[in-house]
Amino acid sequence: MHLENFAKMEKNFKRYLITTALPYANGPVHIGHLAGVYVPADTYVRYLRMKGEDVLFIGGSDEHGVPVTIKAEKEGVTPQDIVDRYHEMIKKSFEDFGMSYDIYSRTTSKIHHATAAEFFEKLYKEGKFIEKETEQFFDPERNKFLSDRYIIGTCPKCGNDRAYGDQCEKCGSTLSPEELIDPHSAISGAKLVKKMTKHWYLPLEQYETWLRQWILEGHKEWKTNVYGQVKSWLDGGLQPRAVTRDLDWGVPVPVKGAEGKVLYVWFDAPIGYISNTKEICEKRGDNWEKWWKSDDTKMVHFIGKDNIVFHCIIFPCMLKAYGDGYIVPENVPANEFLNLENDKISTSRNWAVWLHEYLQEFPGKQDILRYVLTANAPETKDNNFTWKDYQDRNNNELLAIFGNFVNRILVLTHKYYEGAVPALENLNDRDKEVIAEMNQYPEKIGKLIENYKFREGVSELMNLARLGNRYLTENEPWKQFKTDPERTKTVMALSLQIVAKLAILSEPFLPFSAKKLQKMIGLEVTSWNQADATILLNAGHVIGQPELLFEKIEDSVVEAQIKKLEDTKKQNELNAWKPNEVKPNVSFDDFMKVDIRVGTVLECTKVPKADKLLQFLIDDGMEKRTIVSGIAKYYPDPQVLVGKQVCFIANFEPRKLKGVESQGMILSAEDKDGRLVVVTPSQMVAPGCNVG
Ligand code: B3M
Ligand code: ZN
Repeated sequence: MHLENFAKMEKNFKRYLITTALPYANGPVHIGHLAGVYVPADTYVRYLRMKGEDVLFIGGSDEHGVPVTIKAEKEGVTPQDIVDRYHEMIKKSFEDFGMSYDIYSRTTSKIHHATAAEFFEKLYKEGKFIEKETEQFFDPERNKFLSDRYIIGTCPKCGNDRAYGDQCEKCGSTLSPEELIDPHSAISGAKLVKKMTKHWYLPLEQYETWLRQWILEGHKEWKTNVYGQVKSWLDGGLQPRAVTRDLDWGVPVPVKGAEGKVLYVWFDAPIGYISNTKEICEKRGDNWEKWWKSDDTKMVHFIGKDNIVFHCIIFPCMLKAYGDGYIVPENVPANEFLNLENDKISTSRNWAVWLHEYLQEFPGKQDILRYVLTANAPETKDNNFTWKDYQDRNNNELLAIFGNFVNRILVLTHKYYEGAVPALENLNDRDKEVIAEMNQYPEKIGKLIENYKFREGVSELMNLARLGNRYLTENEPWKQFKTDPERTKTVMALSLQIVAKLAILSEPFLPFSAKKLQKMIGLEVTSWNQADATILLNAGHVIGQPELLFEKIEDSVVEAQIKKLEDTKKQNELNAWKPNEVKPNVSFDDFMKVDIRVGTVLECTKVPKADKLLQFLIDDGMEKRTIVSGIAKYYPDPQVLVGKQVCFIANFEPRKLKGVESQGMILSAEDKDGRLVVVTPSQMVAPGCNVG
């Protein structure tokens, strides 16, 4: 690492401004969001607060943009209805999940609209934008310009006829509306025309030298996925980026002649971090500018990898263009993506574990999810969440390593000493070694968190619990107590100090369990560094009654979740169903050759030793006939068909099926799930009459 950078990292910041990507308020939050952004950010913030740092933790909903208007149109409600619904829902689920925000606000707030408009206006007045008129796709029926998502056409790469103007969801290609074959409006279906429209562009290329210096030279310590993406954007050459849109939902462009235009959602959303800071500072009587405009503030953006360019290039260019002392982020620890059961998480396919549902179905189990998402965080590459892994990590790690260690010690302390902590004395060499080892953890874990290595951090936390378990196995106090009660005191005293250390160091990762444990052992935690001390529980201190920190997760619990996902998959397949293509035309004469008739079912039974076949006896108005049909699977009780009328082909060549001669063919409709249903006339008719 560059010395200069090292110096920078060591720089003493006076305060920390931590932001998390503002989720679109067009749907609930899922585990992908949590693993990528919210869990690491909250862990980091909790740690900083324990270190006694001055922290402001900012969150909020992103309520503008096409994702919101599309959802509104789909449901036939207003965009406001959508954002009201989902903002409340997301806010509540974050609260219940234990996100320790100072503020969780929204971009439809007054203060945000004013802040974003003022931001644009200043850049506009200072000539920081380029004004350009370009031809854009226009829906003549709705009389409006369409953004990429509203343009549908055929994908030039794979032929999917429902590709969007920005992306084909079938083959995954990134597209521009110009590339689509036969582009038309997703709203009206109309064929699109091109029309001139004026927009404002931020000339990103003017900031290239500065960006290179600031990030490529000045921040070599950034995560390689982030650094690499920035580098490839810069190497590819930056271009002016439009910051306004022809849309009717968003922050109106505060310029004369810009009626019907709003700020591009990616222009206004990051300004939301500023607006939300203002909002909370106003409430607290704090000065918002010290958070945004002083060099001794360390700003860190927690985001997912799809937001890197906006937070590392576009927003910083906006801040730079604005000037006035605005700082840029010190780091942007973006994560990769989390998959679910080996498939991409998708809101539209409902392929997700939704936070609000998890909280309902697993009350009080926030920490398990936090733990699993941290232990398996997609920090350097995409990762996978499976319910089996969730169960294993709970049962084999949280419960078997952490919970059981704590529980054993607390139970034995009550059993042997009525809950009073023995003195830590008469140490042998091994005790001294264990003490030295356990005392390394506060710094080790702390450094990992400071460097955004949360996975490793939480695994070190488990290693501390492992150390405790190992020490117990070596000493077996439950046996030793009878033979050498003096020695047992030392072992128990030392183990209790490990428990206390766990109670402190687990707090950023497992806030609920940590608090519970602290309370249980009567430990008042005031800071992270408190954990540096060897003695955290003094001799004679009486601990409270032990309660279980974690419980076993049974197979049936995760099986139910897997079943739920399987049902989703089935549902998606059904939703994707399309009728078969129509066969080539037949002539009237050809059709008339087929003799279709109605008959009444007199008998209907399963063909012995043929589990697929039903044998019908049909009153055909003539002799009666036997017909065999392969639909037994769909009629477990064939009796229900007796008395019904069915359509059958009367001149179908007779053939033998499992020894029974079938004199015709019963007509069935094949439903989209493959189920066969017998076709019946809508009213009773004379058996034997023709269908045609
Ligand atoms: N709403 C995109 C997203 O949810 C966006 C983040 C805004 S952060 C300023 O992926
Ligand atoms: Zn395609």
